[in-house]
Amino acid sequence: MNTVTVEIHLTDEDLTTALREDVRRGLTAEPKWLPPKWFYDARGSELFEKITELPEYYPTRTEKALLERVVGDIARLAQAEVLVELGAGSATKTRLLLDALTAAGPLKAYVPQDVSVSALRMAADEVAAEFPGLSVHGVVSDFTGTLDTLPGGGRRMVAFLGGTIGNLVPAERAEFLGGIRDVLEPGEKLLLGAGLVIDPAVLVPAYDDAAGVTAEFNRNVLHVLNARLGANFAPEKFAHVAIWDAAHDWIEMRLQATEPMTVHLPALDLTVDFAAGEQLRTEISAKFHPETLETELSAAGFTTEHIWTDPDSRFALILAER
Ligand code: AVJ
Repeated sequence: MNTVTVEIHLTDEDLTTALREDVRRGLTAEPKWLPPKWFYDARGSELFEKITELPEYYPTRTEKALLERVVGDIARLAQAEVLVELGAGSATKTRLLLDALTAAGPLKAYVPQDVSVSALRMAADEVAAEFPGLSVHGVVSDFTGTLDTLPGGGRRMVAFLGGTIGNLVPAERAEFLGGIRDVLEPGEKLLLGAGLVIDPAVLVPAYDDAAGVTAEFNRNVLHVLNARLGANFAPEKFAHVAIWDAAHDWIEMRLQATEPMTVHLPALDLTVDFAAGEQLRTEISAKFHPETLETELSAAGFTTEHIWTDPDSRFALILAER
């Protein structure tokens, strides 16, 4: 029988401490900003799931179709004994990878990593039930913080899908990729999913949908601050803004104050003023050129083995070797 274990390297208290630090730093900066990881409480995760079903939001379905097409090639090249999945929430992509890796060879273990204990436990239990030979070992951690806690023992492939790498600015990406490189042994693999630079006429609506789901997702970060820090933001008084920054090759999401506001954050003993029209940056979602991805991977100590793209060149899967 296979057993499921979950190792916790990030407690609720750690999360609260990190949230306080991030919010103090971001809301006292000029211009103001917040890191995108705080979108994802239960409501935020639900809203993101709804985003993935929107007609305008192409990344999730594009990556899935691409993965379906090439997962056999990935599995044959990787010959992984352990699949480590960073930010494991994407259940369908996990199944595709596990099926292919099982068919192609010696898969023994699945190591999902996520910040949410409940999401992780659910995913781990489901996979264990569906793949009886597989040992499942969940790790609760912050993917940018605690890579060194990922268990070894068997040839690993670390998968980081969905395009979440785009939430990091270049310096953070270099640090993150270097961190993965440092925990891997020579010959072990990284599978990266990344959105590509495409026509802004397609890109921008993916982050500014007609139904307003992304706007609600964006404003959710203010609900999170209200709930977790006792703040008194009026989320409906912030307008959703999504712009394509062609100089940086990223989409920027912002929340724009529709009137002057003073917000109190008692947990931080902090008061923050917003001028009418002032914008708070809540996310960057960088898009890539295949060559620049290869260059960044190489700078971090990886050799790119293969890059697959969808027929419209909107999304890429990259298999790299340490
Ligand atoms: C989950 C980070 C991949 O950047 O496209 C979706 C989050 N933001 N709509 C992305 C998101 C706005 C998404 N990632």
